[in-house]
Amino acid sequence: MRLRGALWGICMTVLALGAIAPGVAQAGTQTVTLKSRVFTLSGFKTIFPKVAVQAPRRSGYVTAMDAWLVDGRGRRVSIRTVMLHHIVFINNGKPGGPPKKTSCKGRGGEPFWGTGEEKQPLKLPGGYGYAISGGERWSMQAMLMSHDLRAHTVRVVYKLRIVTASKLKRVKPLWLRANGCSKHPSYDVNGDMPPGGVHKRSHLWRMPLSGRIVAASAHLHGSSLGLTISQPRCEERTLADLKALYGYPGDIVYRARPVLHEPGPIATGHLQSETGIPVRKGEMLRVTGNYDGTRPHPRVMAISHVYVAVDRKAPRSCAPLPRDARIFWTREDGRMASPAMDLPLNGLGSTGKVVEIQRPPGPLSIIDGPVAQVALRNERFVPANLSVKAGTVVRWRFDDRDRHNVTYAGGPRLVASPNAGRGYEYKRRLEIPGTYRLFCYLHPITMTQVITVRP
Ligand SMILES: [Cu+2]
Repeated sequence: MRLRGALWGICMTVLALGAIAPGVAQAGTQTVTLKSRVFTLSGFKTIFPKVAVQAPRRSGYVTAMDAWLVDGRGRRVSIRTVMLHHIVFINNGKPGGPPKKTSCKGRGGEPFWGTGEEKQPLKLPGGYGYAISGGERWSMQAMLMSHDLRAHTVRVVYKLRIVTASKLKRVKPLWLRANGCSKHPSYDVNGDMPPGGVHKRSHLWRMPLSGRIVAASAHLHGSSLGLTISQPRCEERTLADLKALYGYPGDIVYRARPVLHEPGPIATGHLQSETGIPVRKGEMLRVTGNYDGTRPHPRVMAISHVYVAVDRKAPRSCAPLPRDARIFWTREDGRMASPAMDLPLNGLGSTGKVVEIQRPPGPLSIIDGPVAQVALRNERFVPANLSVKAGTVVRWRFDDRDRHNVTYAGGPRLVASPNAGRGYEYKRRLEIPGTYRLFCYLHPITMTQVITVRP
């Protein structure tokens, strides 16, 4: 692993988290393996299932958890076929019981663990656990992306280690996002900063309880420089510095096709401390997502799962951080810098294989006026090849009943619409000359567009 100066001195230890020791259960510890329902993905489809999942039928403390995709025969699915881009498990509590809440006002259900391309399992230090009781209702939210033209059926397998015999110290999972409680978990980086520019997005979270942070993990996207949790009350000191590790050039994340988004980190730093970092109820913690600010990056995320052991007597002082607070990694075979990359546009070749294309088929439409109209119709951008003058307002009109989006693959500035159906219009003034390469990530093979902006 190539470490940069900022990381020197931090203990880098690989934690064998993949092994939620099967068969070697200690007395009073059980390993429970459960499956979601089946999801069907047609070729290159991206789906966002939000479904109920089975909760373990027992009470105890979850001390470790992991999840992955399997095919119809129970074999693990490679990201060449379908990628588990992210997944979050939510505890909705018992029917009629006290409501479980997120860190965001007005939202029900407690997200207690999540992961993504970084494949970071839940792992709490010894003696701590997430309390569950039989009869709870659980659900999951995920994003699955097919990298194959053929249809596939997959299920999520999730495995938990549950301590049932002894009483552990209870942790409260907090779900903190650099973009706060906005409706969408992701946000856009416009990419107009000078060389070396770092785009910072921060949110202040009020701690709902006193206790000790015993673990924290991060979900980040490609081009992230990491996520920090800092404490304004103690001169804004950094409590957790969770960086991203990227695959080497030959890594499968750069070889899977079609590339539907900037490949994400293959691992993210995971903080653990058995002593715990004290925090007080009502104090603010700042979560900051750091991204490369020199190139556009659509729909990035900076989310931290923070586990706070409940402790009303957690000290108020700003004493030095506990010496056992360390960053763990599940992998070391990577680099700390995210490669700058443009996404390729894709099309279907004559043999039915996905091929990289320079521009979509069809004639070039040259517009000289101040406004250019584009229709998203019958799963196409019309016109797909467009030339406009700098300063032109481009209006994308969504005509299909199916939802589409306008997503950035390359170009001088960000272009990024939400997913939307018929009747929606997205507009953007393109002021910087250059070539803008766009696609719909829900229909990445048929919906591509190249816009040349003339000076
Ligand atoms: Cu589409």
